[in-house]
Amino acid sequence: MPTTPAASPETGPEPRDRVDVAPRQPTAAELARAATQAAGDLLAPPAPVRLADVVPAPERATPDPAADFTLPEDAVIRVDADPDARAVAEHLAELLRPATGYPLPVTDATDAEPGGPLALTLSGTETRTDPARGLPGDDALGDEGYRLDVTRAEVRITADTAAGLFHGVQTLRQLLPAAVESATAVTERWVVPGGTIVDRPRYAYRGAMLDVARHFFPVEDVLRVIDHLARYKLNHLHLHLTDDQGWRIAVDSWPRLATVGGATEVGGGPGGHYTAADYRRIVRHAARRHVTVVPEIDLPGHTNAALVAYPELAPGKIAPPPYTGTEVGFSYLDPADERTYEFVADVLGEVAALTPGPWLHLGGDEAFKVPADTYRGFVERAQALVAATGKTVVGWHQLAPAGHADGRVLQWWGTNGEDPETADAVRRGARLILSPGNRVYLDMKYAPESPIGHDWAGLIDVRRAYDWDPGTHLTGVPAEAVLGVEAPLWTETVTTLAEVEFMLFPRLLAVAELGWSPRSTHDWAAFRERLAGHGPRWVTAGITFHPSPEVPWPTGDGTHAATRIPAQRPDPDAADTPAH
Ligand code: TNX
Repeated sequence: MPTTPAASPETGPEPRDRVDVAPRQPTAAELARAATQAAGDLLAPPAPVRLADVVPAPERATPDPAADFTLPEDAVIRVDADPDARAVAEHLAELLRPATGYPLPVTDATDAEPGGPLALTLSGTETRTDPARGLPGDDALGDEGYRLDVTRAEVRITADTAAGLFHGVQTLRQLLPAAVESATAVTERWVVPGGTIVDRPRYAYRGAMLDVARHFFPVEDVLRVIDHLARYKLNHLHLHLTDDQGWRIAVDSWPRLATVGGATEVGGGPGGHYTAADYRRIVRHAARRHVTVVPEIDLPGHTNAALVAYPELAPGKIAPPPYTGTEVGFSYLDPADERTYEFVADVLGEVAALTPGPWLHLGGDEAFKVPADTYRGFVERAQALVAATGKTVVGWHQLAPAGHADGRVLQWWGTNGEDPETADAVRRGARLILSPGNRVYLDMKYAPESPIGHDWAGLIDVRRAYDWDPGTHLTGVPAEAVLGVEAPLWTETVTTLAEVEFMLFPRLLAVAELGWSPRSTHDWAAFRERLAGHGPRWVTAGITFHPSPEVPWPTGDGTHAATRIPAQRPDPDAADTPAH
């Protein structure tokens, strides 16, 4: 079985059958058991957190060991009278209350009462820049930056925006002992290491993608994934909402998309779809965490589910059978029929209306059966339909040959850094999100024995995901054209939330750091040390993860867990029940 088909930078891999890549999937119970076993070793009392241990690495951290802060039981959170800042303060209180058991009331900073020792302050200086165009001046915190001051008397987070305060809160969370992740009250000295952090992101776009089409994931799972992104200062969740195996978003004007097209998934399960209310819930949860949802309607290929629901859109007008396998590249909307463009306009219009963020992702990948000229014509019309909704086009880099549309962003997923067509589209004005398949495709296996995942783009353990530079990755693309990075998780082999987490953790942190931290902080040896401290946090929070042998996870006896990891991988022969 060829598991590594040749990929061309222009078209991506050839159509291929990926069904047999993962011969047997572990059950969620197996993954959870494996993670728990590994966790046993990680539950050593973690060393005190140091100011520089944060992931992603801050731009500047200046420790002051004489200034450690201890959270008192009667602490009050003081915040400026701004509704968005207030929401961040409430979020901080919700994060800290379960483990501390402290009441942590939130009060208005302008109240006459003397303030408590946790303060969130909007600096009042408007130093924003266009988020898509780079950093503000040297001293400005900008759209997402923050400053954290920890003294013996107080912890103060200052930012120009609520988003900046929110990121500062995530830093504070990481500076507290790992027990802060406990869902129930624990006895602990809640010490925050003293000093100052001044921090802001390298890139405006830092994301992950969840494919809810190959396997459907209920709203609750998506909300939890958003929480995971927010922890590590990722600010975009790309939802791959449609594919051959399922259509996952209700569209009023074409109701059978969801009811018929949504009723299938890989492996023959029941599938599912999000109602408008479900989708709004996802968007709201994300917005509260300063995460922007990027909906993708994959066109003109990857549309078998839509064609099952509406055969009038199919070339030849014949309904194809529902598809539950994992091949790609066989389906497409009839580009010669005007009805197709009415369909595209209706769908994009409804999805845009439900989406507060600026982006609409058109897909565009692997339309292997559509001739190049026809494809280009289709994409140009679809791009114009996106513009008519007021949104900005995002699409896989196969969109490159089509004419430029104002602001358009291409998502590059190739596996070698030479792609003249994409570089040319950049010269014509496109910006790029980098998702190199051989670095940040989170559906790739970690190692040959990984229980789930693909390997067509290679094996990706943590170092491989971390050790590259988005700013110089693609030949002929200037650093300024890079809007950011995104790690896609395709779900042909991923069926449960535990499996999603197993593929995200710990690689998601590598991507978060590439997206946020200045290049000057890039250092594998230091990163793996900082990463190690997060294992106990995930164990406490009940997050399933891959205990990578590349990371020196802490252990009780002071030795590194890594030496014992191989025995802790899920045992494929010890199945309870196969997932399929
Ligand atoms: C390629 S990446 C695809 C997806 C698959 C993925 C599996 C891209 C734009 N298309 O349809 O799910 O490979 O790794």
